Amino acid sequence: MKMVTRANLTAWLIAMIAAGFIEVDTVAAATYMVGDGLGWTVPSNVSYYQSWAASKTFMVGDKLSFNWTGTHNVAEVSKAEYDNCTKVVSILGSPGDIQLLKGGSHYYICTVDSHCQLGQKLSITVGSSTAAPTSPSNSASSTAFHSSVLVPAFITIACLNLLCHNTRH
Ligand SMILES: *[C@@H]1O[C@H](CO)[C@@H](O)[C@H](O)[C@H]1NC(C)=O
Ligand SMILES: *[C@@H]1O[C@H](CO)[C@@H](O)[C@H](O)[C@H]1NC(C)=O
Ligand SMILES: *[C@@H]1O[C@H](CO)[C@@H](O)[C@H](O)[C@H]1NC(C)=O
Ligand SMILES: [Cu+2]
Repeated sequence: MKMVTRANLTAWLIAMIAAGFIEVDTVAAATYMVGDGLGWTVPSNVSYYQSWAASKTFMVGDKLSFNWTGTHNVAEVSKAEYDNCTKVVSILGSPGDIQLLKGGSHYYICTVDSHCQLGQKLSITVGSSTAAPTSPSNSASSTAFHSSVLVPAFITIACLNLLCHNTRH
């Protein structure tokens, strides 16, 4: 009777994992270093950051890391402001990460001098998926659940079944 209960529990856990109700940590949010080795600066041509973004798939929960030395900043702006290189006042004045919290189009510019006109501007499209965490806290709590509860529970049940088999033979 006990044996049946353990086997059922094991089967239930496997079924839950297979059905995707319990996510095994395979999908992790990515951090993209904007411009890779060049960082965030006035590039060699006006399409530099569009070329950089073209090969990437951005998802909700990912982070853009804007890194620079010298005088730059980064502002998230509207499409009109991006097209026009409008000198908005809401800027991030020192290098840092920006997390992509919403799907859709996102626009970033540097408002220093004519840096934006010279190509220090980035537009990306962010995709959302049902598996992607909608906030950092969701991601943190689900990760904690996997590592601290699920895996030890699974291992314990697997070991108990093994012990039962060994004692019976
Ligand atoms: C980014 O910043 C770190 C220091 O915070 C530096 O070591 C690194 O070289 C920078 N990378 C780029 C691409 O600017
Ligand atoms: C701009 O520079 C990038 C990186 O060097 C390059 O891949 C891209 O082809 C360039 N674009 C034009 C229009 O020159
Ligand atoms: C475009 O730029 C000009 C000059 O900086 C500014 O006066 C105007 O308000 C901007 N338009 C938009 C839509 O941002
Ligand atoms: Cu700049």
